[in-house]
Amino acid sequence: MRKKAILITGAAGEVGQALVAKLAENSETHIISMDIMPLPPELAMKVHHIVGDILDQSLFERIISEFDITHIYHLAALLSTRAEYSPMLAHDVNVGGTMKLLQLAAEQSEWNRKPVKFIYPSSVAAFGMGSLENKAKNPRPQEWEWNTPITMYGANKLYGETLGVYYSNYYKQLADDNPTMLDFRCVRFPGLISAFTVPSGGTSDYGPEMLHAAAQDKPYACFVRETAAISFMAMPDAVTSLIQIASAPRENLTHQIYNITAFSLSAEEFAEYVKKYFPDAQITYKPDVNRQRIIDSWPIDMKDDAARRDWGWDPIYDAERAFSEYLVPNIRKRYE
Ligand code: AKB
Repeated sequence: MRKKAILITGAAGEVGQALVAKLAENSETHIISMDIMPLPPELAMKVHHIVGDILDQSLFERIISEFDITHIYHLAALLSTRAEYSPMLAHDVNVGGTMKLLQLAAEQSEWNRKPVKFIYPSSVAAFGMGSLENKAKNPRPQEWEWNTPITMYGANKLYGETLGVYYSNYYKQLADDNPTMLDFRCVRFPGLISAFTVPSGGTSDYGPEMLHAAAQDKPYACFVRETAAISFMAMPDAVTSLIQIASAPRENLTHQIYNITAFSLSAEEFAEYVKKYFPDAQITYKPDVNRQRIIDSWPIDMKDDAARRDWGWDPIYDAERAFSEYLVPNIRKRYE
């Protein structure tokens, strides 16, 4: 008998580490984590970690031969800034990797006659507001509005969402014998901020970078202008959202793709929070044309009413609480 297990890809990334830590609190859950990087030792001891490339088919064949995968949290991705430098690689990982996992989930669902739950974090990058005027006029787009991303990462995420819907609702579904297919559920994250890890390769990184620099007494030149505004979320809320959407009763879900958000800040407002706790923070602004353009294309906020209504999305941390209760105390300890 194969052992039941949860598979997490991109496990050594920011969201991955936080999710592994949270899911491993339940010792009955067998977790297989994957990443091209090793996990920090304190996490690696709690899970079965595989260092490898999600494009390597033989890895999955080995996993499937030993484990009955019930849930897949597919986090592996090249983020928005990095993907602009390496579009071919980004496409391979973000699209090719997602295809591989969806195919695997479809085969496992059909084989077991039980849908594998496929949890897919998408991003605010799936939006493209077209102009600053549109961005100002439409601060909280719905999931299906403004789906015209301007980045490789955003295009990849939007397509990943579409593939997920295709695999769960249409793949082989036209055949007479209608096999059981995977259960695809997706959240669109805003910029995430962790107290324990520093992001890399994203465009929302200026927020967390500013804060981590201040805590280490390092000057920080912000790569977007003061007025640039997007939404953010503290990492514990992001992890909760993934677990919550995975466990929501299917009949309650009126969407497969849900916007979720916590608070929206301009770079200057973000800097003000940082300075409240680190009054000596040296923050200057040196906008980078390309990264500024990306942030300008993302909405100020997202309408997340459907997530709130269907599966009880309700973030604990607004900006005030995120800084005072989660970020600052933990970051202080980290750099003590
Ligand atoms: C990025 O900046 O690319 C990510 C994201 C918003 O998805 N943090």
